[in-house]
Amino acid sequence: MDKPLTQNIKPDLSAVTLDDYRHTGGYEGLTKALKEMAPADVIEAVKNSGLRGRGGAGFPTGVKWSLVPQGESAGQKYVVVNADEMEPGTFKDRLLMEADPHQLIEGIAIAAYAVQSDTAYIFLRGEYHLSARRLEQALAEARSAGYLGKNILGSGFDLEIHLHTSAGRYICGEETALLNSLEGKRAIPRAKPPYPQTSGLWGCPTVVNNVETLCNVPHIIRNGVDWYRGLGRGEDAGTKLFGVSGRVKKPGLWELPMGTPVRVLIEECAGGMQDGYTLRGFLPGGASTDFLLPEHLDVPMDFGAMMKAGSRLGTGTMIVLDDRTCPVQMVLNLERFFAQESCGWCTPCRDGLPWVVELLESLVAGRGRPEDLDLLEQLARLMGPGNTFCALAPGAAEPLQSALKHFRADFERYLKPASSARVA
Ligand code: L3W
Repeated sequence: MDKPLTQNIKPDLSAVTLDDYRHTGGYEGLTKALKEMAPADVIEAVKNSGLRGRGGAGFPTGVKWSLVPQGESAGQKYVVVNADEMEPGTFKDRLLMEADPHQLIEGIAIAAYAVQSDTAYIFLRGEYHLSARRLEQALAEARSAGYLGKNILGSGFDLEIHLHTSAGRYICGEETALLNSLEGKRAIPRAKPPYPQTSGLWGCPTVVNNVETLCNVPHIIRNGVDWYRGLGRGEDAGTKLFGVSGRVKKPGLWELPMGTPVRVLIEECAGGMQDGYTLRGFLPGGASTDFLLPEHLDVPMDFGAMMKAGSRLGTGTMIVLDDRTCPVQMVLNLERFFAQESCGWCTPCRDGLPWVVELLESLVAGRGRPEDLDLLEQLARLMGPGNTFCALAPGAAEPLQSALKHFRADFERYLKPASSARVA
């Protein structure tokens, strides 16, 4: 974070040790919070920093913390880390946990102090075995060094962090399904409101934050609000991890200032398209965002700018579509994933997604009817925001409806004799 510009974070990094972490200012943020700041000051600082959630939705983190009831009468409170990273194309939290687990632990401890919680859970994707091992080891080190447990750094503040590994469902990344799962119940989303900040884990006030969001917090407290705000190049503050997958020369993950244009990420960081391939479009933030086009390469990677361009920043990890990949088959692949991962709780998602898959499968098999394209559009609308219990189906509708808009000719080609269909 101190040298955030254009660092490629390599997947083969060994974990930063506690000593290394402390040498670079690690745990200074926690020490400052506990010794120099009241919990309300920490919340105010995070609010003023402009930090927005890095899990996909961009909700202001300090505002979220400020909604947690304060005072003795609030009773038991929890901090829960959403480490159930499973969005297709997204691999940012894994690298943070594998490479720098103490940064996350420090962020959790500061968040817990801010909302006055003595118990935190890390809800970790089941397949992230290396993250689990490194977190367990770092948690043990942090306990031995007095950064966790009773009376942390002599402040009177107590905190225990528990690591919980998920059984492996995408829906567990939705915060209320995650809480149900943590309680040992079926992982279905809860109706909101109430939001977890007032009624979360076992009905208690609970802050649920993404891994990357919490990793920003120690730096904000240690270096100050102005420093953090100054890192952003556009409307949003700070830096963010941005990733690229697809047929680029160097797929990977980079920490860049918020507001960096997409072009810098794809052409400079990722080295541009592989020889013989041309960029046709990209999903800016994991699979559940709308396709953008080459004409959007100069859009700044900010929450607002991405929205204005017709998509969302989402997780900030882009999936690139090239001219030799069929967008229809790409979307079919994604919709199969979402259909499989639907929890089945609400009708538009449970019935709509398999219907979309069926229509796309029959289209690519050469059995599509011209009216199927309108039907797909209608289904995408029916699965949209406001019609479902959570964001899974609306997210699944985004690549579908934007592909139908931008790449309609590719869909129509499948309605013609099989010989002219595009093949992935
Ligand atoms: C209090 C209000 N709190 C919202 C809080 C809420 C939550 C946060 C975001 O979906 C997105 C989704 C995916 N009072 C509040 C409030 N909050 N209004 O703010 O809430 P929300 O509802 O906007 O989004 P969400 O349901 O958390 C997350 C998108 O992210 N996404 C997927 C990411 C998935 C992963 C993964 O791998 N597991 O990262 C990518 O784009 O589609 O739109 O905390 O409590 N009035």
